[in-house]
Amino acid sequence: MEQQHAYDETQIQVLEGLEAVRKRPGMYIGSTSLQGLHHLVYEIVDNSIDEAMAGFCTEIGVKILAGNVIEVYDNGRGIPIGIHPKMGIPAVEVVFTVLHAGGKFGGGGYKVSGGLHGVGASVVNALSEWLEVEVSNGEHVYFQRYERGKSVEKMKVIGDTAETGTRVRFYADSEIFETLEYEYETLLRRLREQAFLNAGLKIVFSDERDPEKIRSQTLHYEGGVKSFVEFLNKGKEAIHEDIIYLNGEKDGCAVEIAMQYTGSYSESILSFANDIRTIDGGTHEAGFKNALTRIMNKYAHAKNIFKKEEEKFEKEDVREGLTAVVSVKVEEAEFEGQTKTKLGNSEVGTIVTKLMNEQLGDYLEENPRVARTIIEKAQLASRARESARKARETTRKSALSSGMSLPGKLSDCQMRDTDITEIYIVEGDSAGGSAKQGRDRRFQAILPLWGKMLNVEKAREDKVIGNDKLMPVITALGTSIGMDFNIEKLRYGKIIIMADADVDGSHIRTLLLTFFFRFMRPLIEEGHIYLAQPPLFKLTKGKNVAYAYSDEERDAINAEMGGGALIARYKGLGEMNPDQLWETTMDPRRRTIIRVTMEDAAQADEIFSILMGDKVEPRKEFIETNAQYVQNLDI
Ligand code: TTJ
Repeated sequence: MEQQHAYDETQIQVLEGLEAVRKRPGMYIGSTSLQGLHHLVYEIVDNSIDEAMAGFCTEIGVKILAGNVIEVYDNGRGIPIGIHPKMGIPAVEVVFTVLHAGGKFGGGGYKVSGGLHGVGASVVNALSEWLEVEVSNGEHVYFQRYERGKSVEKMKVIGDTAETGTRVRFYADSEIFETLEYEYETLLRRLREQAFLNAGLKIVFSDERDPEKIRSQTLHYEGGVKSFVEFLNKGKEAIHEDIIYLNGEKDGCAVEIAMQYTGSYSESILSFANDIRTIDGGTHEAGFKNALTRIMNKYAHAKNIFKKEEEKFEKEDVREGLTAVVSVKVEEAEFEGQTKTKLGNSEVGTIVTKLMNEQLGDYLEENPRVARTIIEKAQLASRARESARKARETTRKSALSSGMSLPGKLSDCQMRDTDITEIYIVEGDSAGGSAKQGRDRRFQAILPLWGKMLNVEKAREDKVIGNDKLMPVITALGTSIGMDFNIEKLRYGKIIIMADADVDGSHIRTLLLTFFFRFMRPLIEEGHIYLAQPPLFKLTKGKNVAYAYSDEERDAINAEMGGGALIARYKGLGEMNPDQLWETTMDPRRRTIIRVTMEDAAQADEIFSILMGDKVEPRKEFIETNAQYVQNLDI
């Protein structure tokens, strides 16, 4: 066997590093589920985006090739191919084989810390069955291949070129990942977000897995975050035409803010630090929100809009119907929290606040009509808040009071220990009936939901309380909602949404997640919300019965059974008898349930806005782009 490199200490370190990644992949990419798989793509693309942020790359291509191979290329300067002085191998090989080497070759500018965990190309390489890199440096095309993180040949020249850039192809390791089937929509959403955050950058994304139905989109927005707000508000009715745009740079921190108010009652503020979505906010988001409240109050006072001296807007009043994107780029970003999705740099808060004070104040002075519209919206919100408070007080005295009765539709469980108890929120009365009979009544409660539910987008808190579809959920959980929410009162440790795998089911899931996201957010943050996974197929061969949860599993089981099993597709939960429902979907020892993350819920919230918004066009568009998905589920 030919030895590739001198087997010195640095090589041993390299191998140990990569072994660590393969042993505990979750530590580096979060998980080995579909989410982790997608993370591989983001890690690679982030490198090209860094190059774009540094000003050397204008176009990035991302392809899903046949067999779930991913290709990423850019027209940047190309990863350096020169020999690394310490390691004695080409720098590009260091990038792909040495843990934490990514990012050290940057040409200045803002460094994306590399998605969630900041680990880079070597982690992707370690978790790929194979990976190939091609670097064009304006003279030659260099090539190297790796398998499971290790180079299998020396870097070599495979051609000449006048261009520069980097191209990577990789095939994720099936020994590591639960699935290799990328989701077009998920990757599209994230790439689109990146294109919005880097105005002018062109990302060409295509799905070429099936040569018969190649999908492709060019993501290119000259308007940057302004285009982002325009996109987010597509389904809503804007109440002023102009999208307010503020930007500036101070002490190496660049800030961009775009905002527009809509007729909706909900707010949608997305914040980013170095192109990473900060779901948990942080100093930049807090700075923005605080400044907004102060500026609106100052303006209203100065223009004698308040009737009484002590009248003022609360922070929620000035955010009702607001869509905003706050994006900051910081040289030394500090990310906090368990998921590293909260920005910690305190100086950034100060910079954002200052920018808002200077520029939003001026904007309102220069655009009195827009200012008037926004102030009126906040006044309405303020009055609604007052009436919601009164409604809550009255309701609390009656229905929500401590001795309140549980909903009639609820089949409660016997135990009270929230370490064990669970509630299934089930779509439809018939599935509810099966679940009720099939459950273990000691620790499983069932709450059936039916009929058309409230449009959360158009509901203020006072309308949610008292709604006959959502009220049973609120009383069954026991926590109340919004400002009154109290997790101590939670009656079940797990809240499991059980709906069909079809369009209606996905609608109900989206609606419930949006409802939890907006009114009971700590339930998601603390990991109490789950999705049940009912099987899609039942396979019978003689006396053998098995269930499959995907097409692949169906085929695998069918093959295992010796071929020719009788395959029935479940159209809905209602088709399963109580025993089957217990065996496949409810028995803790056999079922699979998926814990809902904040990311999932935020996504549901976004989808919900499109589906439930005032305008018909974007909704139609959404359903059309997702038509394939919808069909798949409908068969
Ligand atoms: C770093 O500074 C010197 C010139 O080249 C810079 C660089 O490394 N640029 C760069 C890296 N552009 N694109 C990449 C890259 C692209 C992919 C698809 C994957 C990886 C790991 C890096």
